[in-house]
Amino acid sequence: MDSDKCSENDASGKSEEPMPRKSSTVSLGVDVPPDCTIDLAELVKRLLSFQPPNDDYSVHPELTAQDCLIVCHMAIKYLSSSTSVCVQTDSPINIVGDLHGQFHDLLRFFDQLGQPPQAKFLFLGDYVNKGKFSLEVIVLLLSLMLMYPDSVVLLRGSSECASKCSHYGFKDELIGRFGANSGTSVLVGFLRCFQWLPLAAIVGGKLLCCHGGVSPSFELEPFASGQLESNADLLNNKIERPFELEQFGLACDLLCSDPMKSPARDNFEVSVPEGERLKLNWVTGGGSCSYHFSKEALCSSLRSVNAALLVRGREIANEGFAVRHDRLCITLCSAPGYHGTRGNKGAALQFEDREVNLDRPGSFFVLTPRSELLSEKSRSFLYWHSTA
Ligand SMILES: [Mn+2]
Repeated sequence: MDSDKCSENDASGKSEEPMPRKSSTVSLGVDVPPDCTIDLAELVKRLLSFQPPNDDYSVHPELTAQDCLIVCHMAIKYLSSSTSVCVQTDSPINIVGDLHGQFHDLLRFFDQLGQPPQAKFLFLGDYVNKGKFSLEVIVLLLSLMLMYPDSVVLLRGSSECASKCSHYGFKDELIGRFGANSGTSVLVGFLRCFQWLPLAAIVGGKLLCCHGGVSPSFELEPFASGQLESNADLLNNKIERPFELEQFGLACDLLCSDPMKSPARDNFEVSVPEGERLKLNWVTGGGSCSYHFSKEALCSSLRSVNAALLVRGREIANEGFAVRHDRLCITLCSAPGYHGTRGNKGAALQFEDREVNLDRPGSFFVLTPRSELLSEKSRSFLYWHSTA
């Protein structure tokens, strides 16, 4: 793992050596005065306990541009030196899908499922844009990750890139909060930070977790026919951080692919010539990038990383979750009442056992939209598969 810790001291003028990386402040591009510090525990406590005054949900907790820049700076240091592209972690764990700036719903998940470090969380990306509290969501989650790195894993989503943040709300939110100059520097800080977020996690050796889904790259050598450990390493070797999201390739697929919606397509493979297989298993995505993957494509991709189930975010699901491709693909949407315009529920997936047992792989914890809180129960557990 390359790190910028050593670079300043190693820059001793040996001209045959490759250019050393610059000092962390400069190369990370986050302009924080050297004597600035932050009380992370106080910040986390303030955000976790935030109650909107008079139930006015348009009021934001207090956060300064400098607080944000320091959190970005610390997060980049941690992510660039301590995490890999593919994180390996274990159960018990709660997995959370797209949040899209719905800070108050994130607090509801913590209220009901427990807070780190007592409870462990894996987040599947799309923290920002659309909702009005993107800043609170990302500052709280990055701060929790810094305080409790064993209990909080943050993956990158397709929203965590410059173009989406410019067009779908995060940039406007920051400029509205801090003014054009400070807002733009805070945005740059977060964008640099996003470039270091891991892209995938393997939980309990059995669940492949990422924002979008699998990639045709998994069907090709050298991924095909490998063991889990080496393929997690392979992912780490294949993708170098930091990077800005491209329109194609393995990293783009992990963040932007979707399961095919039409079940009929799943059967096409049987009757087509060998050379056409990849095309029909991987239909070009409806948006501007990546693919829709069939059940067969998912099966072979999961086999190649020795995983049994894909858990991903990225799409809105009316019930908060959707189970597809013969229960091999779970979509989680954790933004109930998405963007204030939809009536969808929001769900997190809980694995409470010490081992991920595929006969009873987990339970969905479901939240109704906040506007319906008074009329509906907000807690229900659904076992989606049981051999009992
Ligand atoms: Mn999303």
